[in-house]
Amino acid sequence: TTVEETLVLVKPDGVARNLTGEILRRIEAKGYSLVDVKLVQADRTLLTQHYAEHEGKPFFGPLVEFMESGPIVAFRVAGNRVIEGFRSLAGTTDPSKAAPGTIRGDLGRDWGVAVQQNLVHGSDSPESAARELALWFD
Ligand code: DAT
Ligand code: MG
Repeated sequence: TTVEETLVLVKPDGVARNLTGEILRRIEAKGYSLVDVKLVQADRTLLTQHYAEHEGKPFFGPLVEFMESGPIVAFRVAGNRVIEGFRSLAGTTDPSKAAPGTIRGDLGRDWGVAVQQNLVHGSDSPESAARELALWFD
């Protein structure tokens, strides 16, 4: 086994739609463990660091604005191969393309909202997980 930790964010749309519990239920049902949790009103500095890889892309401004629009719930989650495993639970970025059975596929609204409103963030590699956990939890 390869025990890892990852950062999961329930984005402002997920918190506003009262889906935090349903998202955590799916994480726990998969066998992952909640290590730490907090409710955060993120500021632009944190979000710019969090999404540094996307700075300069056309969707960066709207993405940061959306992430600032309301509280976020941050989870530190541990488990066997949880980094890739949570990405698979979340489904692909665009909810209209995400498979049934995934968080974005089952719960994402696939029309009338922008792609950034896709309910969750999950770290995409061990390096991202370490960097992002330090940003949100240290
Ligand atoms: P993911 O969240 O699946 O890791 P990402 O890291 O490529 O996706 O992008 C970060 C977020 O930015 C994503 O959750 C939603 C938004 N986003 C990505 N690509 C987009 C696009 N083409 N148009 C609008 N928003 C986009
Ligand atoms: Mg990403």
